[in-house]
Amino acid sequence: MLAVYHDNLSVCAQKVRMALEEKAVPWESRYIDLMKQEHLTQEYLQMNPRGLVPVLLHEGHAIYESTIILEYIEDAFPDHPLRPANALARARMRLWTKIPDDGLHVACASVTYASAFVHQLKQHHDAKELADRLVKLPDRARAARQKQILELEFEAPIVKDAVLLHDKVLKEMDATLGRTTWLNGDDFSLADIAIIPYVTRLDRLGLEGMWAARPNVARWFAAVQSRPSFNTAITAFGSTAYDDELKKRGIDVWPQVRALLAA
Ligand SMILES: N[C@@H](CCC(=O)N[C@@H](CS)C(=O)NCC(=O)O)C(=O)O
Repeated sequence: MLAVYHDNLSVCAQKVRMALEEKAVPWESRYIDLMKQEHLTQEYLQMNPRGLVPVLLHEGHAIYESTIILEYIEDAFPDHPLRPANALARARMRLWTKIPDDGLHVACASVTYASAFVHQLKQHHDAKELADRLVKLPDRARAARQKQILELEFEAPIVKDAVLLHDKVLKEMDATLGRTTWLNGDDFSLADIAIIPYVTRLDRLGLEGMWAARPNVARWFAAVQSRPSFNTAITAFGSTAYDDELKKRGIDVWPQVRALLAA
């Protein structure tokens, strides 16, 4: 039996769902409500001591960290490969799957947090509840980032760096996609799956202006969205109210993003 502990909008959960859908591997959904802190219960922390979604449960074993999960899925279910056979191409693919772990994921969390979550959290929790929430986070660096954003919102220095990192990745993508159909050559692969959720998040935040002058990224993203797995793994798990909030807040911050990019 294979189950995924996830929530609808988590970018890392999107990666895992997309890989399973692309490979036509059946999976059972175990929904974790992050707002209710179901990812911080003792039971959940036993599966993932980092207190994060997603977790893949396969034959009684819990696997966490989405990049590791993607590789595990490939190893355990080799049909419909999403990894090239050639060693060099595989190494190049891993340079893409490493990008989120090297900073893009944290940057995405900062941009999303500063443009949308912070407003929602402040709406639903008072200052003491917000402080208690931070104390409970097992990752102290994450708690420090969230604290800075709770205080300074989009003006937080880490948010500026986060926007610029997204821009750097989009630039690299555009250059690569000028030569190839997908990020790692002419076959759709884990390289694409690793990056799709981050571009989708910018799009959901109404920040698609970040690739207005990058036609190869625009072409790639249109092709990504037309894959059936995008529908079943990402769109099907949307939340209209939440998406509306993301878009509204994203549009609110677009002038700041544009100014940062122009500077
Ligand atoms: N490096 C981890 C990151 C996982 C992660 O950050 N998950 C987020 C959702 S995208 C989460 O669980 N957040 C809960 C929280 O911040 O308390 C992975 O790739 O799986």
